[in-house]
Amino acid sequence: MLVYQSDTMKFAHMADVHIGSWRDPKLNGMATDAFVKAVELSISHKVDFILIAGDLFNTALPGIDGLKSVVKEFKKLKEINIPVYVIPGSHDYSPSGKTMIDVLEEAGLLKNVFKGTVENDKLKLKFTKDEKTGVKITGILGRRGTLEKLYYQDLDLEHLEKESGKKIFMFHTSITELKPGKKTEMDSTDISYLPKGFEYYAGGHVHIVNQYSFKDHKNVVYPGPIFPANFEELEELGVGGFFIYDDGKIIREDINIKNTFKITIDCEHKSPEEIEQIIYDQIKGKELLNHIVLIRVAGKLKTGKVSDINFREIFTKCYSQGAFFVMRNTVKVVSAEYEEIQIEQKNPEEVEEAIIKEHLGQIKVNGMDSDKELRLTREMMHLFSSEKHEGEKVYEYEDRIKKEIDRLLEL
Ligand SMILES: [Mn+2]
Repeated sequence: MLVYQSDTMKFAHMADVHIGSWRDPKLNGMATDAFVKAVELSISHKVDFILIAGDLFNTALPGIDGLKSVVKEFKKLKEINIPVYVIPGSHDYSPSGKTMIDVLEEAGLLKNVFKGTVENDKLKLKFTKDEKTGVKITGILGRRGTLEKLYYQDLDLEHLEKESGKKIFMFHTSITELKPGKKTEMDSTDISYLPKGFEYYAGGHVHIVNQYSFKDHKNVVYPGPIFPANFEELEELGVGGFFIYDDGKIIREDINIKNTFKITIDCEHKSPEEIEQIIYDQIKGKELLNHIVLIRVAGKLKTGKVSDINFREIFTKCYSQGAFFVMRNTVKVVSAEYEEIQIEQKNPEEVEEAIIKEHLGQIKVNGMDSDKELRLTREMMHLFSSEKHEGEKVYEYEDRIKKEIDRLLEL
């Protein structure tokens, strides 16, 4: 069979779509809307294929509505012969190892490129070849608690590096060299663990927009989320987006579903009434139609406490000016009278990670170093959050969990 192969290559690189993110019904469909737009843009760019570097879904069992919309898009892409290559991300997997990605692959709607075998304790990855361009794609999935790090440690790099032709590596992990300053406690993998000499490294997991070329690893790219997944991301990124690779050029495509309007106030030397006034001054006469309003208040109040600020009235005012959604963040406010302990809102994985690390080494277990303890703790937490399989009886479920624990503890 003669397959036409073009010399040039054009593709879309998305990641962290998080279909079903945001609990609020008003924001819940945003990721889906953004994804539909991203597919539309990719089609108008006439890409050869689309890469999704993990976290297509926000949870292992996505809601029917989100799933239906995604399937519709994939079907559309299949009909016009634009293949979709994915790796599952940390959010795509249930604790028992199930992912909707498998269902979509079974239906022929996408290809999971994380494939390989273990030979002599080494992970030997397989390439998936794109027929139109001849490019060879492989990658490593993401797991909760950065457990994918173990795959990198056992990766057969030589086998990947000696493969001829144009190659793409997909990853869903934090790369140490590209880690933003704020996330220093986040576990990460050094760039040297990734195979050298590929044309493009399509990243996901860290919700930042970044691209960098190292000496042996060019075009290492994080596209950030398709739609910001929490308050902080809305503040920092404003909008979501993805990248188009066009024969060596890397082009940013923002996806502007809603505009954001940010108000940030330092409480220092201010009373709750003064803070209210500042907010009213800032929104006065503002056209807020189709805007997400983000109000962040932080610092130590001169008088009173955070609940003295009448946010209800402020919200009502914003909505009366056409705001689509109004949100506030007051976790960093310290009351005048007493010091309240509040926990910064982070994603659950970061909180988990920080708590485990804080408590490592408190209980001494014979023959266990802190690395092993960290790994074991993560796996245990993962296991305990495991849900009952469909059709599984309670006693079967309990028995499975017990067996898994025995396996983990090598009993
Ligand atoms: Mn993600």
